[in-house]
Amino acid sequence: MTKRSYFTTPIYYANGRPHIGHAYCSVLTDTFRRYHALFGYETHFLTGTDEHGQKVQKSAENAGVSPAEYVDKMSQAFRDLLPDLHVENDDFIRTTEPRHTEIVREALQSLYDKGDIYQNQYEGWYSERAERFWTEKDLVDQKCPETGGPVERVSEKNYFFRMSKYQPQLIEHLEKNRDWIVPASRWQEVRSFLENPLLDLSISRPKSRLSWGIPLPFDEDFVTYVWFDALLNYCSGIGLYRDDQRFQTWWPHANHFLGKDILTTHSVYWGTMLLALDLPLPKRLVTTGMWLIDNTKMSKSLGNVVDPLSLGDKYGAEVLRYFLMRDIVIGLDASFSEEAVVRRNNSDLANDLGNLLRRTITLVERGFDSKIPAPGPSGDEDAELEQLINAVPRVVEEHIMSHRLHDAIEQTMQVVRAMNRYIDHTAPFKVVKEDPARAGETLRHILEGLHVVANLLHPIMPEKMNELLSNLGCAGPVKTAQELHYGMLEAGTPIKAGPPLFPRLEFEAPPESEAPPKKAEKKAKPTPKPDPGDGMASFDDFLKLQLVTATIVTAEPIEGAEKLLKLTVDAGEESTRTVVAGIAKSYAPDDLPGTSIVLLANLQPRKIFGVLSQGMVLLAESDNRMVFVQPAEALPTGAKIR
Ligand code: ME8
Repeated sequence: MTKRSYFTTPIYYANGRPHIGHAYCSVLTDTFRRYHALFGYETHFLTGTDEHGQKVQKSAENAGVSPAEYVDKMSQAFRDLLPDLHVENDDFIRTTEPRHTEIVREALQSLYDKGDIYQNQYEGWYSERAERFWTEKDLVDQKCPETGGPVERVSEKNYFFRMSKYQPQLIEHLEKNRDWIVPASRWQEVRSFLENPLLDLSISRPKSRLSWGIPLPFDEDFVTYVWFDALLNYCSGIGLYRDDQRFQTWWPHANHFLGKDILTTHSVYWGTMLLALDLPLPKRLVTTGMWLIDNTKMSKSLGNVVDPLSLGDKYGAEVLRYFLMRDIVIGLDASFSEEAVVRRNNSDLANDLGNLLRRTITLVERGFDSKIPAPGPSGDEDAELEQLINAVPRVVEEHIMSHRLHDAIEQTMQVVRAMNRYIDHTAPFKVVKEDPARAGETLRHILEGLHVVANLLHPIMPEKMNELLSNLGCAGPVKTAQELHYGMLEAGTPIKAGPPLFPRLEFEAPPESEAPPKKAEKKAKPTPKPDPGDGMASFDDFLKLQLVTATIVTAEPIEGAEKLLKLTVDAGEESTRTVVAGIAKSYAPDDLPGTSIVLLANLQPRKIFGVLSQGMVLLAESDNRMVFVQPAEALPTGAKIR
């Protein structure tokens, strides 16, 4: 029977350019797709862009163009990134394409016809950023629990999907399929979430509030909630309602790769939607962790977004792919830094693999006329290596099928390290003088090992491994790992040294002004000594300071001032004040409205970057982060601090 796997990435929001997190998920999915192909599966790989909804409408407004123009440009940026990262997708879907919008409308109509969508007046807390409603008890400090952003009380007519009706079936599916969600801890998380009763899901947005969406087929005054629209791409992209044969070929084998940030939508919303549509659930949800920058979430407002294109240009797409696959465990978070990319290249690729290849080929060139030497009788040490080389394809397959990519890579690299020990120990460079045949046998072992390793790393670094294979005189990788074993090379085949496969890289630290000061290098600050003279503030001095509690009302960046934000604050007075604060590197403007602060209210006003600042926000500084000083309990604004 044909083994098949259908792979998907999340369809990325077309409200900004792709960053390293998007690149990671696309490369990861591509890597799994390639491994499955190597292990004999027929594969199909779909990715694309999520183009409707409020976020996109807003970004287009900010850019001063129509949403359609905006998404055309952004979608293209996501599409262009794929070949740059050597990602080979079979299809790229845009949710604005008729092949998708028509299917969404048909699915909605069928749910409406069977009574699974109904109309109701809805009142709740709406988060514009999360594009969804929350109940009172969901809110955290009166803010959106998902984004931490503001929420507003909204009452409106809406259409609801009977999500609650399908809760028992979804729980049953989870119970019967403990490997439905990978890793297991995420399965547990969803199972716990379903301990509480599900509410029905609002799946419409009034056109008066949001026009950029797919109109509901049964009420054109509304557009479809962006998640209900987006999730269906996984089915519309393979022919749901249009090409049954194609749909049946791929849908039973669906592997959705996604970040942990969108697991609820994929397990609960998507799961119940499919149950209602009488469609099988996807085979697996592979949930990844996040790349953090200096242990902080990447965000545009913090200015720490990493651009995968420039990194690919700087270090090479395949080095970047190897790093992204090697330095994170699926499901866990990891820290991204360029220094780590360079370190990983130099240790695994330049030192362990690249040097081994170069040494071996140089010896074959010098001692064996650049031809693969003949095999010979194996001693214990040779047999041990041979065994390791023969076993590794099966070991890697097992790890990949269990989504343990880091273990698969580690096991492959262990063979490389074993070969390095073997060449040092058997010393063909010395032996060649007295016993060329024995030196040839040793080198042959290593060439066989390199051949297997190159095939097993091919899904991660296809072009580099093609180069390596061509150095070994092979036309390309094996068709399937089934045929991959020790002894595939033919004696006498000419081999050739190419340019170094993985040159060592140097890490260039960013210029001092951009780099955060290293802890050890920080200049020791003189400890303030009690000085009865000018350095001391008298009690009267302190009494002069009017410190009051206040609340931030709005926050926005100041053009040309990277570190500053312009705040309007409510200090319990008749009107709000404008205050400039040096917090742009520590806080995102959208997260600030509603935050309690302490304000020095009688500081002489002064102009900072053209903005008149009427006071100063009290901040504590630690490890380069500025943190608000706040009252321990919620107080009304304007409370005096003494
Ligand atoms: O959520 N580290 O799109 P999105 C690792 N349109 N992966 C990251 C990451 C990071 N720092 N940041 C993002 C959406 N990702 C919806 C999806 S699907 C029907 C609709 C990856 O552009 C991760 O896989 O916000 C995450 O789930 C995905 O990008 C979200 O992309």
